[in-house]
This record gives sequence, structure tokens and C-alpha cells, in this order.
Amino acid sequence: MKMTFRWYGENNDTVTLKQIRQIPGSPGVVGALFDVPVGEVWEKDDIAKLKKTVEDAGLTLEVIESVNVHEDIKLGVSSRDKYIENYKTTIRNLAEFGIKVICYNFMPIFDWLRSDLAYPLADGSNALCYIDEKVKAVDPIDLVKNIGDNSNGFSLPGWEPERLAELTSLFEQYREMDEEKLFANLKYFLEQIIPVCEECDVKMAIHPDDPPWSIYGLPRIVTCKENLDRLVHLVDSPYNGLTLCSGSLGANKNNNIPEMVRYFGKMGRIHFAHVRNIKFFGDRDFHESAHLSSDGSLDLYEIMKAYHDIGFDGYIRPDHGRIIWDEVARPGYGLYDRALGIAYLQGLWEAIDKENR
Ligand code: DNO
Repeated sequence: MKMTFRWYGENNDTVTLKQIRQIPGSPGVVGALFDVPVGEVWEKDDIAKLKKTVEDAGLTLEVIESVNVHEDIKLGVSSRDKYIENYKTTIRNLAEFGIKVICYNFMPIFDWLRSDLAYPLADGSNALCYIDEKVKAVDPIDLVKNIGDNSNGFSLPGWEPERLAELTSLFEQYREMDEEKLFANLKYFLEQIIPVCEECDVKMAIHPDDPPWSIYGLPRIVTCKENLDRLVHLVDSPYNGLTLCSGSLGANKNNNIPEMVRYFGKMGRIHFAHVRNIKFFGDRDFHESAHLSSDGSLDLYEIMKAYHDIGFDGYIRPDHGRIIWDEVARPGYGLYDRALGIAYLQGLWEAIDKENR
């Protein structure tokens, strides 16, 4: 496995590259250009600058999270072709700078969704949390406002202000959308871009929907083993792969993460692994927890064992951390708890590896 750490860029992250360099094992950086509006081309000069910044700090940049997909592509309207052409150019530009994997998602309107960004935990730390009743009780517009007001002044991944400003009209546009239509729009997109990925050796890794169920009547399709299986066969190429996120998929108790790792890993379709833990306190209520198995509801040993058993050699990263030790950071993306997460994942891996030699 190739360990990585997500970084939001200079002046956009409380975590510095110097700090990342000092995390045990010196992980690779997962980066993105957060200033480019969704749908526009990522220009070579900007990519070059990001890569140089990362490399000057003694680190590597081989994974992008995310190149977000324009809403018109998900909606399947005729203007999508223009945005798909832009996406292709972005893939080609990223390939020139040694990018190997692009993480993206295909969730209508919202990316990940939580009811609370700083849910207090018994130990005095706080974490992201999802309480189903609370989400259902608020109007989406208010939810977006709450998220914006409680994010410590940081923009949150996937919540582009320009897109969310048009929430009402977007909901209107999605009125007729169902799972089948969304699948068809994803297929159309993949049919266009996967040949470009094959040509430039860049793997696409779709991120699961978080949480993996329909929100506010919007369809969500990247939710379970059956749908992921359908998805990887929409265009049957090794370049059409997955970001297997344990915390997102794990929010549905019917999803067996180690089994999914084995199934899609043996198929060679997991290009990026997000490994984190969540703790249930209701059927669809959970808060994020430390990575440690005993602190959450998922067994991280079993998950890492499954990756080891399939000989996983793709990219992996710890995912959201709690906010601990009075850190002030972007919710989910502080340094301390994610660095603890990395050390734990590496410890599990070393032990599993030595036991199996
Ligand atoms: C949130 C992340 C997501 C993820 C995107 C990928 O913290 O897990 O925003 O990066 O869904 O496109």
C-alpha cells in the first residue's frame, strides 16, 4: 500500500507540508486545485505550481481528490458535453504531471452530509456526526447555512459556494431524476472519459455516497456492493475503479467492508482506500470516532487484513479525524487525529504483514 495524507493547499489548510513530512513514513500528498470552479479546465501552470510546492517540501503528489463533476453532467443535460471535454483536458493535463489516480464523486447537489460538524464526545474531543432525524427536520437551505456557519471559516470539500447558492433551482432540475437516469448519466460520462484515462494511464476512483442513502429525495447510487458492481461494469476497464471509503459505506450496517475490499480488490478495481471508523448510536445515527477499532463500530483490523490479503498496492489514506488537543482546523481534517490514524493503520499493516510472511 502507498500511504497518503489529504492536504488543502497553501493558505487553505491549517496543516503544513512540513508537518506532513514529519508524520511517520512520510506519506504522499493527496491534493487538489480548490480555486478552479467546478467544470473548468485545470490548467497546466496551476498543476505545475502545486506539484512543485509539494515536491519542494520533500513529498510526492500522485493522487487528486477531487476533480468534481459539473452538475450538468449528473443531470444529463446537453451542456454536459462541454464539461466532459473540459474534464478530459484536465485528465490529460494531470497525467503530464505524474498524477496516477483521480478521486471524484457522482452525488447530486450535495457531497458528504452531516447534521453536526463538532459533535461533542465523552473524552472532550469533537467529531462530525450524522443524526437522521436532525437532517430530516431541517430544510436543505438551512442545513447548508449551518454547515457554512460552523466550519471554523474553512470551505468544506465538495460544498462549492457557487453551486450551493443555486440550491432551489438545482432541486427543481433534479425533480425527475431517479437512480436509473443517474446511472445512465454516469455511464455516458464514463464512456467518454475512460478511453482518455487508458491513453494517459490515469485511474478514476469514484467515492461512495456519504451517507449511502437518498437525501432530500435526491437519488444516490454509489451505496452498496451491488451498485458498485454495476458501476465498475458500466465501462469494463481497470481504469474505471473505486475509492473504497470504509466510513461512508460503513454507515449502512448491511455493507460488509472487509468483504467488499476482497471482492473489488481481487477485481483490481480499488485504486484508493479511505480508512476510518464511525460509531453507531442508532440505525442511521453515527458519529465519527478515532480510527482505533475499539473506539468505533467498524473492525479496522479486519479491514486492513482484507487489504493485505488481496495484496493491495494502491493508495490509501486515513480519513476524517476528530478534533483533539484544542486544535483549530477544518472539521474532519486536523493534523493530530489523522496523524494518529496513520500511525495506527501502519501499525496494523506491519503486524499483519509480519504475521503472514
Ligand atoms: C469529505 C470527503 C469527500 C470526498 C469527495 C470525493 O471529507 O470524503 O468530500 O473527498 O466525495 O469526490
